[in-house]
Amino acid sequence: MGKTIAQKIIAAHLLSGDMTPGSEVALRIDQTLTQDATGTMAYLALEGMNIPRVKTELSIAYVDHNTLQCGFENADDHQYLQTVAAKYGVRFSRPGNGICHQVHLERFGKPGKTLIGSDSHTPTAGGLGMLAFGAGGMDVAAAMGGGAYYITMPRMFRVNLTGALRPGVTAKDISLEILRILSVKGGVGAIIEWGGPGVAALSVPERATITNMGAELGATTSVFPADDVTKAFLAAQGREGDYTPIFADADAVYDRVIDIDLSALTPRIACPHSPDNVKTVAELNVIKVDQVCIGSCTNSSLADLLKVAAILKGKRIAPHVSLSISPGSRQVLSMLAKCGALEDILASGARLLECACGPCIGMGFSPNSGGVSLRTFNRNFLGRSGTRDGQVYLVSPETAAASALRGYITDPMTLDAQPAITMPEQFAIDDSGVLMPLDEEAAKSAQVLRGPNIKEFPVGKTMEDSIAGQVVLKVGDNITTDHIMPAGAKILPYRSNIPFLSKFCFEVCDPAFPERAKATENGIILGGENYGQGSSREHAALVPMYLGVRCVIAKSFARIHVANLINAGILPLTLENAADYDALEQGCALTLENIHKGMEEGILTATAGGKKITLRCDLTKRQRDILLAGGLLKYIGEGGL
Ligand code: MIC
Ligand code: SF4
Repeated sequence: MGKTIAQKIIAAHLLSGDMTPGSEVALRIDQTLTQDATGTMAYLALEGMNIPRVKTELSIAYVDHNTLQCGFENADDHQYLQTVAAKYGVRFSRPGNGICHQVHLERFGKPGKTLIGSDSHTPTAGGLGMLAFGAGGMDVAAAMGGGAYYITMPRMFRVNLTGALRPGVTAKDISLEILRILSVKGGVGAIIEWGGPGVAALSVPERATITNMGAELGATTSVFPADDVTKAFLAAQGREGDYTPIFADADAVYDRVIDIDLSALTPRIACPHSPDNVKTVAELNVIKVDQVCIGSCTNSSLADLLKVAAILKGKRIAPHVSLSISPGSRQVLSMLAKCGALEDILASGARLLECACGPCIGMGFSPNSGGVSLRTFNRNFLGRSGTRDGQVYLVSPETAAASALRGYITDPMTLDAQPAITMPEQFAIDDSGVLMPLDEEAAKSAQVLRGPNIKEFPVGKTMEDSIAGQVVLKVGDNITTDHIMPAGAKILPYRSNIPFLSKFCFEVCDPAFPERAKATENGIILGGENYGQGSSREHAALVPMYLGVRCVIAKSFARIHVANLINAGILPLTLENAADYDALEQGCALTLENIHKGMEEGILTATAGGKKITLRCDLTKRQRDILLAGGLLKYIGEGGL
């Protein structure tokens, strides 16, 4: 039987396990990336592992999230990251050099290789034919230390693209269309492979826009073939030598095949507050827009911004609109400047922001009260923009630029002229924003600088055989890690300070949660479907653990979050009977007994007010051992790497 692209890469990196969907496989990881908001915890974990130097082919620490330095905190974190990276053999991408996924695509990603990153959009590199996964910081640390990365072998989905995009319709519209079809949990447990005759016309950055938003589907990862388009992109980056072709076999078998006819697609828009709340742009064209943001790891490539510049050229944005542009990398920015496109952007009235995540993670540029904000980003979760009542819509750069000019949501297909751009044959290469680590000798005596913002890594409790707990919070479906541990300019600087962060846990759902959880011995959280979707931030597990949460019971979990819960020593359990969700109320006492046996048998009984509730705990032997040890760090300390 033929193999899919993902099965080929997994087979080539398989350390243990069998590749039947649902069973655990251990993968050898070639490359790792971290970003600053999750990186500090990852490197604190690496330091705790007592490994002198990383063992991967390439590891890199990016600084792109926390670049607003409103106090000493971010600067402390950057200094810590730079010095720890230098000592442990990790490259360091300086603040301002660009968004991790965009820079990685341009300068480091390689077809056929594996990559894990402490950021949920790491699958962006799938646009190059790389098998790339978002992971918690502890898992990335373990991979840097030479350990395997464990995933549940996913099912294989194939999206078949036929036809060709019409002018004004973009890769972002393909991403939104698949979200409309599958929803934010439609990709859970699956790898999404993109193929079909429509693929050849998509550039690598366009493919990367699509693999990037596979994260919003809950997919394990997404991947494109590596073909002549990939080869040409790598050659234009001066990296032709990094090219290896990868295709699915003609007789590869997929669990699900979805067809999208590109010629029939029209511009799409995701409405507040979920990326799968998708409509056509045309049907919303009466909505007035206050703010437009163009950038993020989804849509900040040179081609994206050249198209934006071509739409804006010679025109002014509507007076009531505020437009921001954040180029994805210094390479993009300097090339825009050299060819004059930056001038066209600025002359339109746009505001230029740093090459960083910026507004995407609420680091500045929050909308006005109740404001309508059109963003080329990937997430529009409630409150993520920094304004609780902001109405955030997700669109393509073309829709964003056309709307900024008219001041109303505008379908770019209605523009008088479609932007025609010419891509340069060669990208401008300047890797001076990436610092090389120290050599092994110099590293031995190098000091790691730790400002007062760097606090200790919290340690979990070993899992007892019985827990007498209480439901400290009951929440609904699709709770995101932004609900659990919000980001934004006020809190993000404290990502290496768990005690401080804990004051904001679940702030959007229930501001009284932190105090209540702290006062309760053995807190239990009750969630609905797809609990923990979104960001890979392990803070969404470490902080509840710090507040005394021992167990999360949900109808179902998102992949990265459930791994983070286990790594933090929190027991994840799913309701055997979804109806029991209604029987459990916030504040009720809940006792778990014979936990150890239950963990082995995969089924456990809880008692709440005399009622018995059956809970599933699908854990591998390794995961059980991690929980018994009290989390991944303790498990590794006991020789578990
Ligand atoms: C995000 O887009 O939510 C983030 C911020 O990049 C996160 C990582 C984090 O919370 O630091 C992610 O996607 O994993
Ligand atoms: Fe940064 Fe936004 Fe991408 Fe997350 S989704 S990595 S915050 S640009």
